[in-house]
Amino acid sequence: MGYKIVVAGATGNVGREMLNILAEREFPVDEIAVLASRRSLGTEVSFGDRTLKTQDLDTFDFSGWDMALFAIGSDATKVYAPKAAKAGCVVIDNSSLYRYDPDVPLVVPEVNADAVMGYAKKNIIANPNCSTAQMVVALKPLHDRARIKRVVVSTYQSVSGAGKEGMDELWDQTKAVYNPTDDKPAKKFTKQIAFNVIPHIDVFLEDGQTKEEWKMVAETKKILDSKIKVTATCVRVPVFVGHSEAINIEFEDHLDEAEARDILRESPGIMVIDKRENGGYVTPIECVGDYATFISRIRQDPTIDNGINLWCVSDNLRKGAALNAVQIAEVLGQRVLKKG
Ligand code: 11C
Repeated sequence: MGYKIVVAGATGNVGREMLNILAEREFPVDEIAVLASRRSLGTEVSFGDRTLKTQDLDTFDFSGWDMALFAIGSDATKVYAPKAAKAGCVVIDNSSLYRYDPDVPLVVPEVNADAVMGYAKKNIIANPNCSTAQMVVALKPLHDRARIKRVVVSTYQSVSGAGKEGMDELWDQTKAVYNPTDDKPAKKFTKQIAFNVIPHIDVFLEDGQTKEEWKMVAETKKILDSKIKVTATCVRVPVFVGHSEAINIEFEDHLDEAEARDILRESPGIMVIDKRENGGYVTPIECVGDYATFISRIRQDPTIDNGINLWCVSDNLRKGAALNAVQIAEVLGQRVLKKG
């Protein structure tokens, strides 16, 4: 016997990847419902070799369904997640709405799978922001060995993090650069993204950081360790899929770069590609469609006592969103619902 699974937001970038990953990983699905807003109603989506027609999120009855993977943004989540949870369907939510709620676990299975057991307070489990997910996968095994004091991270985030509109804007502006009569002004982003980089993701907060930067701080503390200090600069770059991060880590204890490389090589969800030669590192275009968090450029930071620098890349629609949500569903299935 398998599960009755709902995917809400099935026509978006993340919803489609959720369906791909459920099929690829042969998640034990007995029945599946794909939901969309009225605007996308009737749109067909692929699930393995099947084609599914979307149903109306607004009128869907969640009773009798085991789990719902939500990829619909915070405003819609606020309306539909409590409805699903109340009907007894466990919501695994990709929006930021519940991430900082003390009664909702925020889970990256390679880091804090046990936290899933806290789902029952609200029948909701939160999925982190994409830039946090890949970073904590990289930090966890190093923290276990040498206790992290402080992290300084700069991100290079792809336009797919801003949804299909972000991808369309990069595509249209890139073409327009070669056709000057075809003006494509910035709409989704605040400045031209083609052939440019923009040091601004999400809204500005009073202290000058952006919400994206704040999320990396707050989520790392909740998932990994509240004592770790994090400071982030988040930047949008003209890449379609794949977020990259330059991470500087200061530890309590000494950690040799060779040992750090060995630890990362052995750790779940991580692929180390780190040759000190031309091309001996990973770039986002090579990570698209993959599950792993890729680590390159591991090296000592000689300017502090116990410091390591590394380069971390992952498919933001997969480990940063859909894959992590499906991994949470797998843990919940194995440890709690036990149907598969
Ligand atoms: C971006 N990280 O790249 C964002 C997208 O809190 O789930 C995901 C926002 C979130 O724009």
